[in-house]
Amino acid sequence: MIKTESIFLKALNKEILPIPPIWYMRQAGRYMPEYRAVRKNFKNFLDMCKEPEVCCELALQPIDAFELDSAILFSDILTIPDAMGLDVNFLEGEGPVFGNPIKTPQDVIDIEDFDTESLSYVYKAVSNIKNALPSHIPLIGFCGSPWTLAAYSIEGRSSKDFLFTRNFIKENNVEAHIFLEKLTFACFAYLKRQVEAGADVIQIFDSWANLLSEEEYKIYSLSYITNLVSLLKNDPATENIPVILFSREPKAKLPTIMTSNSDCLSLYWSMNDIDLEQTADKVAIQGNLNPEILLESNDVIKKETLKILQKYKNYPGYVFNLGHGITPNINPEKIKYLTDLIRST
Ligand code: 1CP
Repeated sequence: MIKTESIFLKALNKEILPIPPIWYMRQAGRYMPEYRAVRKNFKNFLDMCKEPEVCCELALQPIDAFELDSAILFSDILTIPDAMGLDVNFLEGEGPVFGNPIKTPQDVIDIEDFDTESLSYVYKAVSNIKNALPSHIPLIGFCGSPWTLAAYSIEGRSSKDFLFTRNFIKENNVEAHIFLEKLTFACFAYLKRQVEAGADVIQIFDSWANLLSEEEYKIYSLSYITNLVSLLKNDPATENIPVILFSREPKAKLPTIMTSNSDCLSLYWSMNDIDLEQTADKVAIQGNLNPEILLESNDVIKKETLKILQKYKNYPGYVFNLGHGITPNINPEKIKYLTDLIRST
């Protein structure tokens, strides 16, 4: 039988399903030999993201290998700061390094306006992937949260504690808010173009929510995400597109995060004791197996996965995913085992 309907979209619409839809954060990436074979042709990772045909091939690799229920655009969250002139480079073994980070409050005032069309290579990748996918497999477009993009842009690289950024936002509070607002509008314009190019769902990655206290999180992260979601929900081009919010270990509780009006919350792997009565019928849930479990034996993987499936059985709107991205040290066989296991229980 040819499938025509997407169980992923049904779950995001808060339907109860016998078997949850499955996709994995970082489902395309270095853990796959097929990915590494393509990756070795590019020195700088962002140069690879600027090739729409290559992005299409990479986004389809995990769909072909594991028959997942959704594809995700192959790109990176740092395309926006790169387009704003901050010169993002991915150096071997170092992660992202900014040639021109935000170092002073004046840099925020001087930053280039975001030119939506300068990221046309991303929209081309979206339309290529969408055209290559069967109709029952939706495509997720994405962006980083304004806070997460600001943290990389001010720190100039990845960091454990982003100390420079945390000092910067306290010492230059007015400019910090100006920057977050600029990023919010950039994210909106960027996501709208992804939707116009064919993205069916949006995910916002707040990967550095964990750096902020609950109060700071509300001021510097949640308020801008809420504005972004509201811009999306009030524009005819994007109003019907489900929005998933991934927050890495936020200090705030779910009812607070739910005020963002996202359609689905993607839970970090440590968020296990949540009270589903607070969320049921209000928001779909995605998550949240600890990716490190995939380094264990099949028995351990099975035990931990069944716990999660049991918790979300009969939940109105549940999507299986990991609590954070697949890491390069995970064996693709384990992804196959996990996917088959969920579909057979
Ligand atoms: O050398 C390589 O091959 C680069 C590895 C890699 C990949 C495969 C990076 C560098 N980015 C990506 C792709 C990517 N990034 C995707 C699409 C692939 C997929 O999901 O299938 C997505 C959605 C992202 C998003 C992204 N980039 C996030 C949010 C998700 C998360 O993990 O929290 C973040 C934080 C980034 C920044 C980033 N990109 C890459 C690196 C090494 C980093 C820095 C991570 C850090 O600060 O520790």
